[in-house]
Amino acid sequence: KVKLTIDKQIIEVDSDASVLEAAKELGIDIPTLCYHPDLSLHGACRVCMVEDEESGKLLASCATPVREGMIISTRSMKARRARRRNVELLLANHPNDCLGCDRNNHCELQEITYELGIRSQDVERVSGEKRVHELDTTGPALKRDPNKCILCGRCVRICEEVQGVSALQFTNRGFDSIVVTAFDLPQAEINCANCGQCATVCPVAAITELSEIEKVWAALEDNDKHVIVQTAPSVQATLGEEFGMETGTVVTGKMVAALRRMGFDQVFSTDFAADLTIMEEGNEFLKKLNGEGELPHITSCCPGWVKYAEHNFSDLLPHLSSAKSPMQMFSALGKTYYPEQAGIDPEKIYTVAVMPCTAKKFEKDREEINGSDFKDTDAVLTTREFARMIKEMGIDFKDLPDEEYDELMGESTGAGTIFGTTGGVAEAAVRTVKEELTGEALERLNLGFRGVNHAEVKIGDRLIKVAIANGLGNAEKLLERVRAGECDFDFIEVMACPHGCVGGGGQPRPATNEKKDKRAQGLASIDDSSKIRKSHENPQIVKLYKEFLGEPLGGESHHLLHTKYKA
Ligand code: HC1
Ligand code: SF4
Repeated sequence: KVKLTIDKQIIEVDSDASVLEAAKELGIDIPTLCYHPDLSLHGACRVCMVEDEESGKLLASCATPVREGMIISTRSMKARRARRRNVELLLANHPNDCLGCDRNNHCELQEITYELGIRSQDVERVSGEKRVHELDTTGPALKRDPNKCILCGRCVRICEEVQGVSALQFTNRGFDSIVVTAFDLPQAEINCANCGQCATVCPVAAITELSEIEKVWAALEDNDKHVIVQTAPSVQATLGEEFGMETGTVVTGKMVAALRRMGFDQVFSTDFAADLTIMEEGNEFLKKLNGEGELPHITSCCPGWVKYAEHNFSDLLPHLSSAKSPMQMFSALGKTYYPEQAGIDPEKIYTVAVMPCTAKKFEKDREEINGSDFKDTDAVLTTREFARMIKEMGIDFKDLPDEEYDELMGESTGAGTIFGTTGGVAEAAVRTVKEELTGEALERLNLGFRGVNHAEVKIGDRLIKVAIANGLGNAEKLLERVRAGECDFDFIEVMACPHGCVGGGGQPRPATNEKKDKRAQGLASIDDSSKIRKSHENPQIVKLYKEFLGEPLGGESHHLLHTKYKA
């Protein structure tokens, strides 16, 4: 332990803490930009300057370890001036077009600029030569604007350290420094998983989702279109953050109310389709347990993971579930089952998916993904885009009443809901498989929210070994072991984003591990209070099989709900 003084308060902290972390323990908030609590140190932006009162030296607090007897001022004029100067240098080379920017009001640079007392005249005074780079909108899910980049390196670090993809890197020096893709190729041509983790840590608008807001407005305006929407499990516990609500607050009812007010003709739930995925995937897993197909069974509902597997684990593709993701299952039914039941011409139907995910934008455009005679999913909105639309409509979200999803594809069970956090798909699948085989209910798997984990479940006289990995870097480590024959799991759930969908690339920013824990707890609370907690007991799923699909893995299900990934 080390004792030091910060802003005249004495504190004792671990000897490996930084001055920034020690100050945080005292409740002192030092502004930061390149720093991120879940990533390695970069120490480049120099926005977190503090003064060493003994030597009068300025120190970058994120990169300075605490020392016994240190006396630090975070508030001295010298420290504040240094921070201002460093932020002004960033602004000198920044477009500063805040009014029309995607991140207006949600931008860390904008917030710090204001907090440090920098005003228009200061920005004009320092304005210098600006870089001019082309935007990369080649997609399929993300847009990069290098002119907005402040070189904090968070995107480079998360892609390399957490995702293990290393699709981004720094190049050039000084004024010409820039973040580029590997070999400076267009976004569409690189090995990017489209997970959007880079976008969740970017403090400015240098990496954002490719917006589909205008497409959806146009569909809602078109009287010839019948627009139906599905909302992903995790959004229920994250959307509220965009409206200043406490992290993890469950806002399902208000979200449904908002979608109705926006003009959607029917408001449905992806959780319903998650129950359907369990019916199909659970039965597929059962078959594999009986010797038909290769174990381990690996989930495929996460499109970031599927893309990553295609690049890095093509030898394991035969192990991936052929069941489509809940989003795609929903959309296939949205253009077949729904119009049949509602007596509507399927050609008029437009399907929108509200997702926590940027890779879902990519998934909907995959060649082999459509099951109906149309494009199954027409548009994907991230949680952030959805919140922007609610605001644009002038809807006072917090004051909305709670409303229920529409009939037919709106009912879900606790099992469908927990798809939105890591471990949820595995738990939901085992709940159903265990009951089908033994008639006994499952106790919790308790796989937790972090990184990699595994559990064993006794089903009859068989011991089933389940493993989960979230974050592509963790998935890589686990699957390398599977590939090397070092472990014998039966069921492996992989989610590309840390914590699963609650940590998705389209979720509210900023997102730290601490916040994601709270979101996950919010989602778990829905499961805990659900009357029905097993997918096969969802009455709308029972009706769907009875009236339309026949049986799980049957002909119609196979045609609409399954796909194949090729190496
Ligand atoms: Fe997910 Fe899924 S849980 S992938 O994490 O299987 O995006 O929330 O909608 O499709 O249901 C995301 C979330 C989501 C699908 C489901
Ligand atoms: Fe890396 Fe994911 Fe960003 Fe692609 S989307 S560059 S894989 S962090």
